[in-house]
Amino acid sequence: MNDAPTDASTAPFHQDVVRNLICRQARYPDVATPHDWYMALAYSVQGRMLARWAASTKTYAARDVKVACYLSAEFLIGPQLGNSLLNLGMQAEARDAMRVLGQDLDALLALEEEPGLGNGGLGRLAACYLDSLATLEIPAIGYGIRYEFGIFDQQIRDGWQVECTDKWLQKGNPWEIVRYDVGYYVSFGGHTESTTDAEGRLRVRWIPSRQVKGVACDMPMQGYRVNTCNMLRLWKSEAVESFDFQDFNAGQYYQAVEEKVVSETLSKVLYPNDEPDAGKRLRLAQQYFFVSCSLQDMLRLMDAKGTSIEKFADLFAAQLNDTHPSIAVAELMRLLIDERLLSWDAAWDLTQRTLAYTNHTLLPEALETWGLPLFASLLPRPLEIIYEINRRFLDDVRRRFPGDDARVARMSLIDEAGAKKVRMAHLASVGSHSVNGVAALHSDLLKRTVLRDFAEMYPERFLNVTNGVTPRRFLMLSNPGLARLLDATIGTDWTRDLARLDALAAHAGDAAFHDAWRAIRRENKAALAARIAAETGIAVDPDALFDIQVKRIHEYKRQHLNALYIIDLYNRLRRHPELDVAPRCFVFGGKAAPGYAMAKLMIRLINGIAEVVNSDPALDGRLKVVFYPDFNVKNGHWIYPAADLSEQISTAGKEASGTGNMKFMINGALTIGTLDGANVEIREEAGAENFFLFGLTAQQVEELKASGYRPADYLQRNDALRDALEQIAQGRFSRGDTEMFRPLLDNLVHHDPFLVLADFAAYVECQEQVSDAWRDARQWTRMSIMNTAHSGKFSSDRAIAEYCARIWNTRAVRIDLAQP
Ligand code: 26Q
Repeated sequence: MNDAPTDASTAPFHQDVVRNLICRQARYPDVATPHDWYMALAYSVQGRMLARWAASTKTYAARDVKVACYLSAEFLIGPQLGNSLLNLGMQAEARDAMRVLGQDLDALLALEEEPGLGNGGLGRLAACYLDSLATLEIPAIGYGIRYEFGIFDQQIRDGWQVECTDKWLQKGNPWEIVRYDVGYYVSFGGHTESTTDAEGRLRVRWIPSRQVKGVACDMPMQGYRVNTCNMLRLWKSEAVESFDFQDFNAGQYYQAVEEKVVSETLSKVLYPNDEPDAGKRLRLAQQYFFVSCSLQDMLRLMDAKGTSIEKFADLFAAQLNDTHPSIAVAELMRLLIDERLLSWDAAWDLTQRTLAYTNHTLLPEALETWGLPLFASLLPRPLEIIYEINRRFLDDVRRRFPGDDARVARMSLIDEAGAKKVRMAHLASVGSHSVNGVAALHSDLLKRTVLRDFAEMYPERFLNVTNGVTPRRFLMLSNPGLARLLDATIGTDWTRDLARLDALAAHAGDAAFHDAWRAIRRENKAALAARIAAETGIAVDPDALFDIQVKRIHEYKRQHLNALYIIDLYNRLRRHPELDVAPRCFVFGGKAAPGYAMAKLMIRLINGIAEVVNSDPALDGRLKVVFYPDFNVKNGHWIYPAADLSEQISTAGKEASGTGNMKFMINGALTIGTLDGANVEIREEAGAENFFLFGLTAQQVEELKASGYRPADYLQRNDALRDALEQIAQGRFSRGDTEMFRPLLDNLVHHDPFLVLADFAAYVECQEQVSDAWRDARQWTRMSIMNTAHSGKFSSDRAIAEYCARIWNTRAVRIDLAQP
């Protein structure tokens, strides 16, 4: 890709880097470390973005534009330097400049600590959407939390996951701009009082027991080859009191310091998902904190623009990324009624017209609820507002469905069965004008299961927007070899319109193109093999089939199904060494929630299998098993482009969409998968003949469960499965320890909630088809090309265009750099 010249008026770029090295990093070249050079380079790139950011903000302030606000507790943005250089079109310029300064750009890129401000799919989706919003020139703000400690770093010791605190800020963050002048107060605790004001209106005063200040920390989000630069605004919590020493006696002084510590704790750490006891007070406080700051910020921007409050919903659209920010329904009502003195009806109209909700899960245990006592003590005023929303809403339900008390109880914002709880998904659905799922199947199941009553009452609110991923980071940046081949073969239009990749199909039979395709894939695999060797000491053959499953470790994602297959394959090879099995390298990656014992045991099992398989001389290295530690965005750059086979094997009906499946497909991997989440659409696009399908459908899963699923039946019928489980029980993969995996085995044999045993035979059979297909290299390459060619739908540009047109009613605004 040729880099367009940029900022011709400025001095040579390398001079700018040296200036920043001295003036920002306070080092001179002779003594600068590589990290100093990284910081200096980052500041210089930041400068280029801020010029565009200024032009963008100025344009938004001056013109009649609508701004899309993406509210998310997580933004898993990944390393910024490489992506910013790509989007600014200055990769070559930066490489040359650093060479002049005696530095290697790739070495500097490798130094960047990624901000791990998310758990996985949901947080990464938010980041992809910011990239697409800026690239499509949509005025937008991402609002979230600036966690001091993001997702933990994962180490593997003795085969077990060990969590280490993430220290992404330890060496400073060159990308953020802390705006001490942009801050808001957020109240907690205390009580409310009702009064009547001079005009005779009922007014409620919230007298909190504590206030915290939120300070804006901004990161620029540069669009690809456009001038639009939007911002990601993350809130950091601070103590309100700047305490004055003279005013305190000793006791008060320490109390004040303690207050300060408590306030700063709010944005300290990201909560992992899948924690059994995630209903923590601090988590709810975090959610309210960032939502309140964000809504107050939107109101201030409206005031600054001189727009009147009645126009709020024309100025902003706010998307709730799952229920984590759904307290926005109550908080926007509170701000409009208590602080802006609007009537209930006017406030409700604005709230509903502004907010829209995206659901990311059907798993009942993952649907957020908060106990009433906790809610009442932390957020007394928002809770009063929720009660009033509920009272009016349930009146509507009764009017629509007279006498249907069961329905009223099902739909209530408060779950009254047992310990009372606020149901956040209900609050979000009632307070929004739009509710969407993240893949066609998921949106459909949403309407038929968890939000069925709501879909019946408000059918016009429900829609599907299938997820997407950014082709800039996940193809151009991480697979430059393939990107160059695409440019040379079909031109460069695909970078902004991924659907253009379909032109590749015409080359799917071309032998010379095959050679080029295979050479690039071979190089990517060799690069991953080198990382694997460096990280784990395991030698893998780049010519083996790379069979990869990377994602959070969870029973519903069924990494253990994959593991059982490996054991079976291993057993067959041991028994029949002459078997003609194509060499395979199985790679796993992903973090388990620290409190999710079963997931941690699954990691231990994979490593136990790796230990046995990798060291067995009888295999001649034909099978290798790798657990790649600390899977994150940065490691993903190496992993996705090197995969031949993408494992998407969740129990049908459980994975809302998946986005890793899309990253693999774009890079030319074939998928082995169930009809779950976006796999359904991936198969539709790729063509059934280019996808390895197996397993029960979502409907069959439900039927089997309803009819009384007995995992033991499947065991009885399948010798290979029984052997595999038996070996685990006998300590074959735990150095003789027969107790280690007992919880996992007991669970599979007696409960198997995710139907691993029921799908095992079909999975093995499908993997055999994979092996057969791999033998025919020409055919495999053809299928690989077809996957990339038909991956256009899975660009986040397509997804964002749908959000803009169908939910937000926002439009592109061209940014002119030469501002008056
Ligand atoms: C909730 C309460 C308390 C603490 C943590 C949480 C919490 C945090 C993160 C709950 C869930 C998450 C993340 C969920 C997630 O990543 N879901 C995934 O979203 C992707 C994007 O839509 C989908 O592709 C995946 O299918 C879905 O699993």
